[in-house]
Amino acid sequence: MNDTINVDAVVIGAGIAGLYAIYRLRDMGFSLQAFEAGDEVGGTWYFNQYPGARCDIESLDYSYSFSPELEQEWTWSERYASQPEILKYLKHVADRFSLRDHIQFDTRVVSTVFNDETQMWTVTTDAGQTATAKFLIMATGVLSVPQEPTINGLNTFTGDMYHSAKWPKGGVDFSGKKVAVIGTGSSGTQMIPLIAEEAESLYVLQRTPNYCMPAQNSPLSDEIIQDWKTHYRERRAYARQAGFGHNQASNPLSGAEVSREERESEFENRWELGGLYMMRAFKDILVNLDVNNEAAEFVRNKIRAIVKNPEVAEDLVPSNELPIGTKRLCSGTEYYETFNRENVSLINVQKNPIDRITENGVALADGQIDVDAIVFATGFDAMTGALLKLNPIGRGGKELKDHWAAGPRTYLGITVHNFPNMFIMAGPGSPSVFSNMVTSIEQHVEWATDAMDYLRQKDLSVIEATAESEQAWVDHANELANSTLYGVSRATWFYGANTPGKPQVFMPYVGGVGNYYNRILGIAANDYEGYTLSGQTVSA
Ligand code: N01
Repeated sequence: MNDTINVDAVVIGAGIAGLYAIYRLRDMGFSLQAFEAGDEVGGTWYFNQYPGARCDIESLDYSYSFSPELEQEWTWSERYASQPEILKYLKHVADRFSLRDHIQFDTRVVSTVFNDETQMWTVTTDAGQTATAKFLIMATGVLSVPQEPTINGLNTFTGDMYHSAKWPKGGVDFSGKKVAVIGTGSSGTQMIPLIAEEAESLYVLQRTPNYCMPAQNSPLSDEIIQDWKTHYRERRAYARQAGFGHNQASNPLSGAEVSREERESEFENRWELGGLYMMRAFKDILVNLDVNNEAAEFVRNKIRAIVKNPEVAEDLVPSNELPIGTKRLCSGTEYYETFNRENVSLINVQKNPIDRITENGVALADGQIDVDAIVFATGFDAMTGALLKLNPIGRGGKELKDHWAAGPRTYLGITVHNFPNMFIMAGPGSPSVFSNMVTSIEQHVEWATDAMDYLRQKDLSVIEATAESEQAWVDHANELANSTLYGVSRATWFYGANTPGKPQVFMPYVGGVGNYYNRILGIAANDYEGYTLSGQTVSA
């Protein structure tokens, strides 16, 4: 592609959002070009090939709903799908619907600039190619920019270094190796038990203990699969209206309205159900600190019961200052049990801080650990990282990084004032990471492409959020977040606290997937209330 191409829409990214956007745009008769930095589809599920990578939303829910044929043909093997199985599924989707024809792989978009005169976006790639398009679909991912650790001496280490989100394709053999893992979030807690089984010795460097639920993963029985295949349509519809975009059972009761014994029994039930079910134990678990504290203490006691060495157990127990679920809950298999192994050592870096990385390992305040490999499971520049790295230039030369200097601002989590015809998939200000991402992504892709179709039918060409509607949405999203316990401990990536220099603003929308969905559908039905629609159609 040497000459400038002109299309209706450019799609950036070929993960779950990008693939569906391509499918839908083509289906609706829009011309398009997609660019993907990787050499394969899958996005975050392509890059995060670390051992144990697995989804913590059930596979039967964490899958596309747009094609009833696809859901009947595809059979998930486990309750929670592994990264290889999800990647296989996404490759299958790309092939089954011939989506690859529209994707240019190994191509990173490096600039997107809106032209005030033509009302078109100009997209430039790292190969110096350009494309012009009326619409931009930012399917750039919310957990796609790895957070590189800021530890002194990184480049002095002579062993091997890995980041969970940039894992080598063929995997890594840790047999006979001394390994350090830095980070104990979702990625760290999934990989640690598997690396422990393989490595000669494993040092886990933990800064903030988080709550890790047992995933309770298992193979899916034929009965469960058949039941879902029979009821997929109703369950998809339910997921779209549910609080978190999936079919996980929520208890309609408040913890405050039942006895302590009943709460304990429900927590036990939720521990057995596994994974994120704990956060659906009571409807007030994320708003009532007393109920939350009890759930947190229940899990702390589980940790104390599993981990044999009481000192190690206390180091693994999350602090009383961290309400359960306000830092993204982890879901693992044999995570706490791993610390009973002789070849595993927990290093609490709050008590014994990392001084620097050295030639042979990690220098801590009270001594050096020598290792052959260091694994960074240090997370992502979440939600805004990919968008700000690209830094779109909107109307009047306005840069996104300036507009978002004090934190992300969107209308509905999908559009931004002064950035006309740019749609962010699962962006900040939408349920996004607080939901089954596949449900939220489908809602956004459909909403954006429906808006494009609306303009086409009305012979208009531009949709842009007004400054007032954006401000009102930001206020509404903040007000909702402040009515929950998310404000108690702000040292989380939900606030951008893990990325040095990032403004600390709560980024996801906590109003619930169903409420949110009805709201955005209502806005569309009301002729895109809060938007300015303008322009004559510019032929592509
Ligand atoms: O990243 P994280 P992640 N020195 O940011 C530590 C999704 N996901 O990749 O908490 C020492 O959660 C950091 O410590 P602290 C899911 O939404 C889902 O694990 O900042 N430690 C923390 O322990 C998840 O929430 C799945 O004090 C340092 C860890 O690194 C999100 O992705 C699987 C450090 C980072 O944890 C991110 O998860 C995987 C330093 N300098 C991911 N810097 C599933 O579906 C950072 N840390 C199950």
